Amino acid sequence: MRAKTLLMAATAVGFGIAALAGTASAQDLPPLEMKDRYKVGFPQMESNNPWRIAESKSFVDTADSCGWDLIATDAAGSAAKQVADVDSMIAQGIDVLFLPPREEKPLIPAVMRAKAAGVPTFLVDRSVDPNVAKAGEHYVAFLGSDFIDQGRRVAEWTLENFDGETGTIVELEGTTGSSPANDRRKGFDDVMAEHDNMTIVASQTGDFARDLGRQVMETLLQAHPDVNVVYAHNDEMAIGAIQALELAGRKPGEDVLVVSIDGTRDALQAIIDGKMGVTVESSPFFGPLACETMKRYAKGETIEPWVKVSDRIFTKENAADHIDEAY
Ligand code: GYE
Repeated sequence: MRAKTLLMAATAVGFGIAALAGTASAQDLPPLEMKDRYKVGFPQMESNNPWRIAESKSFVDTADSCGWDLIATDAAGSAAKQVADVDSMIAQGIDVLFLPPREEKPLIPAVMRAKAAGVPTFLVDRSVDPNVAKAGEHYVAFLGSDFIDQGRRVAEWTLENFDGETGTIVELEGTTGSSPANDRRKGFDDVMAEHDNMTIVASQTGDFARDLGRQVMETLLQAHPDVNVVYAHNDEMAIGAIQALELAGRKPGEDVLVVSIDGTRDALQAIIDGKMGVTVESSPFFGPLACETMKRYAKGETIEPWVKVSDRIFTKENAADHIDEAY
């Protein structure tokens, strides 16, 4: 009972401040005070790949200069644990939440509870189902890339650079139910659907993980030995696929074109080594953007629903120039 009363009081005060500052502006989002230090929640979903580690490090590295007392957790690949981590951060009285939702649907209750508790929430790097939870209403904004466009750009690069007559494509999907897996598939598949000579013969999840990518590729190679294009939704699975292909005696870069997304150090090295064709960037360095967006919000600015990150493209033309800044 007591906790509930407190929560309701906090929300009511929140609305009051927003109205006073004139920031209610159609949004009944919880406001954020301007102050020197903020208690900030960053519930990471997992730490099993270089992308996640680079993202977490970017938040840690930004904390001091942005005045964050950072509470960071690691849900070890479990959406349920990530929800529990958000609940615990709310209970600890965070001022602001930067949430990378592992999957589109299971994190929605956590977003709703953060709002009800008066905690402004920014989704970072992944989003939630837009039919249920909306930027500007349930959370402040989504900070991240255009995943449909990333998939489309990989497809277009593949069409320009594939030199066979007919493409037999295996697609390694990211985490089932995650926004980048849904959208990277859509972007790529829609372009390929317009080309009769390019067929996606199998599409299976490798959970954005190198080892699972390798295992899935091993299995799919048995069913589809004629594969000549592998599209992985991230670099870790692409590297796993390269390992599986090589184990099976194939020559990635010669008889199979491997294409993916992220821009990790290992992927740039694979491009330099001629084993991979392209990776469209998806940057993990969200700390500075999170800081800047949070400060704009605290000043009372209305934040655009989607703070879009623009992505470069890495191929053999420029991979060597960027490998030193890669992660
Ligand atoms: O591509 C992948 C990571 O959500 C954009 O998640 C991110 C993706 C990234 O695990 O490597």
